[in-house]
Amino acid sequence: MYITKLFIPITKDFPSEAKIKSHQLMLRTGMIKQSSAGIYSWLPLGFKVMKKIEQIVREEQDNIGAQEMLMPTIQSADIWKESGRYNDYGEEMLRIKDRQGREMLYGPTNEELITEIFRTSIKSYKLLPQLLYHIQWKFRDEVRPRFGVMRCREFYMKDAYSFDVDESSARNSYNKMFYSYLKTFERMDLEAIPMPADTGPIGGDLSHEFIIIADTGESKIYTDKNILNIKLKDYTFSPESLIKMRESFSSIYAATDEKFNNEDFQLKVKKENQMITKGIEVGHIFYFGDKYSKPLNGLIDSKDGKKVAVKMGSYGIGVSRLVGAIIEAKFKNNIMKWPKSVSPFDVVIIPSITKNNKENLEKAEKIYNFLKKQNVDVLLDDSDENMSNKFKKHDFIGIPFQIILGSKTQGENLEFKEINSNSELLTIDAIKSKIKE
Ligand code: 5CA
Repeated sequence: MYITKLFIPITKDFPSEAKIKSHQLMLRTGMIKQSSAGIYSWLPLGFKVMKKIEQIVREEQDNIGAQEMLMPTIQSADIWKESGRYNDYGEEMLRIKDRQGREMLYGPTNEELITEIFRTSIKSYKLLPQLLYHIQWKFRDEVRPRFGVMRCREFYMKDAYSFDVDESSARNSYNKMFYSYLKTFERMDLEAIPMPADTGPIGGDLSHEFIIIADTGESKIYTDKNILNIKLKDYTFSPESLIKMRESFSSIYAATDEKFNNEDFQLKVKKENQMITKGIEVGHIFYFGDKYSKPLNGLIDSKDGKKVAVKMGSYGIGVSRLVGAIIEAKFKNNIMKWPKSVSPFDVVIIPSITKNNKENLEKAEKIYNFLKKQNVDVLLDDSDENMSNKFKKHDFIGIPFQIILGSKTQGENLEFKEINSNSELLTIDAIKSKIKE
């Protein structure tokens, strides 16, 4: 893509409504545009990043055997009345009437709808366990939507649901999801800490939030820094190993504000290991047994012929929130550097172009075509701005690799730079290998 053709409305103004860096950066680089309070349009640059995040989430769900499906955004109020949550959910739920006067709503989550699908389709333990997920827009009429995509009203979420015949099998599904979440965030180059959590309006007695460390996070966290030393590669995917992985996490103190107890913290964590910081919740998982299957009659025939309520869990990842959360975690000293796996482009070519000298532009186009053929997603900054402005702009756009065609480039040896490192002179083949590494 040529930058002059890209719909990327960069603004130099500082948006006054944006209080945190991700919100500022997303507005300034034209990733999103607010359409009304807490509701955004995703412009090409922002949409590209979100799609990459979505694809990683999808692949890691598929890897644990979850099956993708798609449920609608608009739901009937009837099933919510059956579960008892129609009233409990309160004003956060956007309620709608259709032309026949039927009560509908814009789904804030999907426990009811998935249980309704399950109960009419699966009747026997023989077809269990099942893990289903979808990636769909949600609406919650938050009292105070703020921080851009971090706490908005319309947001994009991956929600998965597990169905098992008994509690021990259900806990294994929970552990698989736990593992998959750590893998998902690792692929985005994020350190996500699983924290025991309250279950709120979803319900149940077992729940974890996955929190990434960032100063601007809404959750305060208290933990032992050794929690960061638990490595996923030390565990396999067997049920026993997954239990061990969970035990390693539970053996280390970790609490958010809601669950924090100072006496416990002082007792269990050595002074030098105490980590008190802030973080952003990017995922939340729940095990709630038969909370929905009982009222909604999600019954199955068990092995010994009895009708039992299926045991369920639900598992959410804030796909759109992650775009902002990654910026919060990675934007430092006024420089953004996207993790390679989610960067809007793999590399940007920045040629120095003057009115009388288009030589660098021609050279840039040749490199651009070569890289395109190698399936590298390249951005070419063909604008006629001076180099200093171009560099400033790319510090914000945050593409991790740059090929700079200016005074340093000599013949076949091109100036190549990874953001936040020194540049080096490399041939185009060496550059290609670096990008694809
Ligand atoms: N039904 C469960 C699991 S599927 C559920 O809805 N959980 S949740 O309420 O915790 O939401 C899941 C994830 O969605 C959160 O971890 C967060 O990353 C994201 N999320 C929740 N509310 C918002 C919001 N207002 N704006 C942006 N992202 C949100």
